[in-house]
Amino acid sequence: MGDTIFGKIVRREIPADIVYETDDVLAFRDLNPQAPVHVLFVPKHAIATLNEATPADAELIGKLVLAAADYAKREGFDKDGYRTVINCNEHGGQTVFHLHVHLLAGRRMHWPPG
Ligand code: IU
Repeated sequence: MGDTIFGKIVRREIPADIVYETDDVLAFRDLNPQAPVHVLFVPKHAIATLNEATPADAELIGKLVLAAADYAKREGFDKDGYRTVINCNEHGGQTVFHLHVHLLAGRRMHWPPG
């Protein structure tokens, strides 16, 4: 797969407001936040979309989702709640083709999403 801006952030080639990091996952604030808190969790090993994920990626994707939950708890978003989103391809609204989990918090979310 091709490199993306998220790969450059993971390699520290371009700056980002990094808020959380593990051996496998990096999280930084979205530049165009859709909620008072909008953080993106990306695996350091890039997968383009959920379509490319294989059973070999199960542990990494588990760690990715758990990283978002751990951060949410650490920041105290767990009580009121929050939303996690993975967009896939055009109809899903994906624009950066390095798999990522959006964490949105700080306001009540709407359903169905747009
Ligand atoms: P999406 O699910 O692929 O649409 O999410 C990409 C997100 O990356 C989107 O919310 C953008 O605002 C965000 N983003 C960013 O934070 N920094 C960037 O340099 C770019 C996109 I390009």
